[in-house]
Amino acid sequence: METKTLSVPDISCDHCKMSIEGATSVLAGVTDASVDIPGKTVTISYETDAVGLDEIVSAIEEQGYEVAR
Ligand SMILES: [Cu+2]
Repeated sequence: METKTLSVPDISCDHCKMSIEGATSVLAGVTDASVDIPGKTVTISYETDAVGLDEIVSAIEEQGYEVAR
């Protein structure tokens, strides 16, 4: 299990939080997804043998948010 914090500068409100947490928490292997609105970050805990970081980033980007890398 790995925990990573991603920087997503466009996060601004509860809607962002819900869409990003919703899109990432449904991925198989993701055990926890938490958006910090003021910090503009997404903290993800996931099983590295079940899901890759690229897949998680793609799920966020599909919601219309750019992940700073
Ligand atoms: Cu928003």
